[in-house]
Amino acid sequence: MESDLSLDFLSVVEQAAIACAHTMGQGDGHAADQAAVETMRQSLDSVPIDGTIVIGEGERDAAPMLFIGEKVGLGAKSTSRGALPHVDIAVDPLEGTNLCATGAPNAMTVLAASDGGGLLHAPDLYMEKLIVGAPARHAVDLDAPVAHNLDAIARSLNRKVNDLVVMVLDRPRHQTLIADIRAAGARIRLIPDGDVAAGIATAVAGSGVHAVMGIGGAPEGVLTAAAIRCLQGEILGRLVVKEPQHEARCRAMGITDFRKVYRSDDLASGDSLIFAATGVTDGALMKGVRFFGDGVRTSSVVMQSRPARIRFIDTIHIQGARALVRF
Ligand code: VTB
Repeated sequence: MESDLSLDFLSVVEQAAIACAHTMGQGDGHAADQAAVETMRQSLDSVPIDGTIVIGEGERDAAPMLFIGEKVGLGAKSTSRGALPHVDIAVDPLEGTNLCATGAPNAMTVLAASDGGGLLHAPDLYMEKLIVGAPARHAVDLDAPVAHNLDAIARSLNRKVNDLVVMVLDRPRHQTLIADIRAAGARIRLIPDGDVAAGIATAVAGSGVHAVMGIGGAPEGVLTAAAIRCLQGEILGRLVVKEPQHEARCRAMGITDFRKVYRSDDLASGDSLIFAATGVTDGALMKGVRFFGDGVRTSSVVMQSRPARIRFIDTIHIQGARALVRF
């Protein structure tokens, strides 16, 4: 996959963010999501790829667009398909729908792309996750006690356990996890949604986040893995398979080992990966969308694995004759 596709994907996440940002705080998560989905779908059409959605809005019969298996990109329409690269695409058009609907931080539009077969076809189940940055990538173990992992992370960062900040989704299912982290002495930031943004933050020094622990969505785990591969951190994940219907959904995606601990290399195994995200509301790494009459300003991150490049991109989209560009 050509790394210069990264600018095309940047534009896709930027357009989706601009589309849903006007719904911020309107209390209507559905409208916010719909705006992001429709715009992302439309912008993908102009990207020169023969693309296939592998993680999207759901199964073909449940989602009208960006459904799993949907063909996207210029190749989906044109006869030039043979000449275009095969690319697998994972999207979360609006990660943190409720964050956008309430104007809370860390809502963002997200897309990951890989050469064919490079992103796990994850069922929409829960996944246990442990996410850390590069220094701790070899030090953690999903099956180790929380205190052990925190100790390992602290050592790799040259600090004490009580200097660490762990992000955890604020859910009743995390009661024991939260008690264990507290007992070990680490600090906690409970988040209402958005474990992709939290996961990325662990791998960026200076973000003030050192680990993400707990159970979130499996599709979000694959998206996080694409970013984490570019950032050289680590995500360990295991699907939460508790019922026969969960097993059936795994099998439908070709997964038969339900207890497998996935690493970032398994979740996003592609040689060539691109990850792009644009802030919808303000977050740790990106500002939210700002409208100023004749223009819009967006803040994005675009990462690629080969060559490894992380770009923080601040774009002013001029929409009128009198837009004032400010540094
Ligand atoms: C997380 C989080 C998402 O879903 O994966 C979470 O990153 C898990 O699901 O932003 P529950 O809400 O059921 O706990 C989101 O919160 C929403 O997709």
